[in-house]
Amino acid sequence: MLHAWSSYEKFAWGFDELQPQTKDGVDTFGGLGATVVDALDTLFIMGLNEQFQRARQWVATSLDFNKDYDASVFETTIRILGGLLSAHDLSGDKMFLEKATELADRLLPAWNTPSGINLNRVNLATGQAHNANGKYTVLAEVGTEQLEFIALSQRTNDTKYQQKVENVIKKLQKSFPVDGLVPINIDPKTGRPSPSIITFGGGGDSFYEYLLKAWVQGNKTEAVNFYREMWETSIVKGLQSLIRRTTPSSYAYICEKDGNTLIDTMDELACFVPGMLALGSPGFAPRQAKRILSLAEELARTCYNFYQMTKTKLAGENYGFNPGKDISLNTPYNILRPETVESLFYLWRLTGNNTYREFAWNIFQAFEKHSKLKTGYVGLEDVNTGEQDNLQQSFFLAETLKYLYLLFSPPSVIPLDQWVFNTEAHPLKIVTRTTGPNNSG
Ligand code: DMJ
Repeated sequence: MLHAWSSYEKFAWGFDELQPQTKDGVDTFGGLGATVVDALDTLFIMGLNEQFQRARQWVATSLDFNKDYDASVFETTIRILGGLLSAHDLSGDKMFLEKATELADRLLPAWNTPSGINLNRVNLATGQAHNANGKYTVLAEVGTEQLEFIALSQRTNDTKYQQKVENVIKKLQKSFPVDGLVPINIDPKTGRPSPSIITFGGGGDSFYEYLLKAWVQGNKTEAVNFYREMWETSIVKGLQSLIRRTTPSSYAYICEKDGNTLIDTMDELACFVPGMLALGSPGFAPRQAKRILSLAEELARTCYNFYQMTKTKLAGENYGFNPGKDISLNTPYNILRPETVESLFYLWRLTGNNTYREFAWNIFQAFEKHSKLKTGYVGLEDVNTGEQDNLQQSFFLAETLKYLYLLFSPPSVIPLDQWVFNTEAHPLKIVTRTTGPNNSG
């Protein structure tokens, strides 16, 4: 973390992300200092106080949201809003909450649609909202703001944020399929999904994650039970119907689905699923809980194999599965993604099995060997040739390094009965909810 952070400070201070090869910065998120905000809580948790103070100072004096920039509602929420809220919860510093509130207010116009389902772009200066790439908003873009906006309502006692994002889930609940698998294109005019792919990878992933985590965030009370019910449907009736096993080695994997057809492909992004299943398993009756945890363990083995089967021992972006041939690499790049170490973190916390730490340590060593330059960390264009790219992703500091650190820390550091991680690994305090949608609490 020190190496990633110091390199960013030296070559790219104030920019969204560091380009280690060209030793400069790049504004990939509109110039919101994404790496500073994404790194705040990781620095805090690791006790890197001087670095945290410098980051805090930058947020207080230089973070400016008044930008004529069409921001991604999803990315800005999970990285910037989530990062600020987490820094607030960890440090108690109200400045972070003020900044978070200002940002959320600028994002809110995205929810002014006939259905209340949000659009995916909003101009931070003018409040003009639209959908990039046509008429649909993608499922993950409508279902990954709940944790952050609910947290903000809880901390400001202003219910409007919670109402906007919870209304989205209530709308989706109306047309929720019996197997809880929602196609990824959602029409913000009607509030209904339109025929499109079903996936736990890119486009679908964090919608399912937030159904579970909004329930955890509200402390699993009656008021948030509808989230758990929807999540259980998606897992028990949905996810389990997408599971197939390879031959000859019987690796479990998660298919995608197009209409009634299962497609034998899986993104590394879907490797957050084992962690999600582990986190959600204690909420089931004992026999079901055991089945779900065992599926999580099987899927984690597959995801670890995504890493082990390449020359660099780093995973590519997408894999395919063919009878008799087990697993094959489809898309060869690695951009320092966290999902597999995230799942190893949850599995280690939930089972206490040291194997998951060993897996994580091997992945860490592979990053050290193939992604580390003198000037920061880069991704790989190809996990077999080892050819490198030129970007240190901000989520490497927010997620990958944080989960790795927590895997080798005592469970009392960010205990899971007091904190819930947003999808960018920003821990938010669990606050018991006593009232449901459209009410405060
Ligand atoms: C992160 O921004 C989040 O984890 C998101 O849910 C998925 N994509 C990246 C990491 O891969």
